[in-house]
Amino acid sequence: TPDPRTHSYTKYNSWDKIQAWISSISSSNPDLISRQVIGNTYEGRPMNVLKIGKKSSSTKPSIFLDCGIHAREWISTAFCQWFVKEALSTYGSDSEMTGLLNQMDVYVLPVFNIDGYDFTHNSNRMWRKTRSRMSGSSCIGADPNRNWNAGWCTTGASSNPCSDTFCGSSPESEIEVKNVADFIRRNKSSIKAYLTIHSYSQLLLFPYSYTFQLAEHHSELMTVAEGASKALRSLYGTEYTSGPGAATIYPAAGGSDDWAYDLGVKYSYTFELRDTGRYGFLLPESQIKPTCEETMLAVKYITSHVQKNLY
Ligand code: PAY
Ligand code: ZN
Repeated sequence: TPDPRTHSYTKYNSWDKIQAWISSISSSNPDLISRQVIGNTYEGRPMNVLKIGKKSSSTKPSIFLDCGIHAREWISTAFCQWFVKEALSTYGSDSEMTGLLNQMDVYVLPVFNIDGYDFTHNSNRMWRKTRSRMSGSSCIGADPNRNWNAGWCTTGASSNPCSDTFCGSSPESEIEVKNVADFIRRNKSSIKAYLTIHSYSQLLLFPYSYTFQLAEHHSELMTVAEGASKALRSLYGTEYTSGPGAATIYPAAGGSDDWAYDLGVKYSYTFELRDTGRYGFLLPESQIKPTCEETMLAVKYITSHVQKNLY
């Protein structure tokens, strides 16, 4: 395995490079990282979740972070790698990170939709969905952010397998969604926050997207989102808009944040990273570093709120 120090955090890495990095970074940091395979993708690639935190004999409260639900949102995947690097390199020097990893664990799924991500590198850069086959249709894949059991396929989703927002044949029909949902259900009592990274639009969204109804914890979720957006903006002036998904971007059922929230994970957020459309999904590599740096501030703002408000 390659040395994790030679991994590039300012490039859009292929799945093969990310996979090699996952093994090398976890074996080089056994005190802070452990990894587990939560299942395989449709095409058989292993889905690794990294657990980052100081080892403890008892179960710690935790945060679940995923990147790359949508294949073409490459800045998202770059962010999870950046987060892991920052966590390891600032543990012991940055008091916020040290406190977080002492008290809590962060589960990181660096690439959710690995088959789709690989496809965007090798065949079609604009692919969004999974790569599953369905009998009766020659179209491939379902939208892994329309496939969760939260108002499934009722709004802002399509039942046409050829659509980019195809909700799948049933909730959790996509094995990647099922694997993650099973993991979160299994660890439900410890998981206090669910953070999912997408691009683009510069938004910090929270439930609900499947209905215009306000979430029970709407005002706290909004206050925390606004604090996080302000922290993000403090670095380079990047403006984010905060709000519930349905009213802030569009109604969309079957999303992961709504599902996690309804399961009982109060702090459930969807990030839409840079930019607002100039480059869109094709955000230049030169923007990886500033985007990840500013996003870290927002993520850390949320995690410290969670840490102070464990429930
Ligand atoms: O919570 O409402 C929500 C989900 C919003 C995202 C979704 O459609 O799943 C928004 C889009 C995304 O990141 O996939 C935004 C991008 C720009 C798109 O493809 O439209
Ligand atoms: Zn997305």
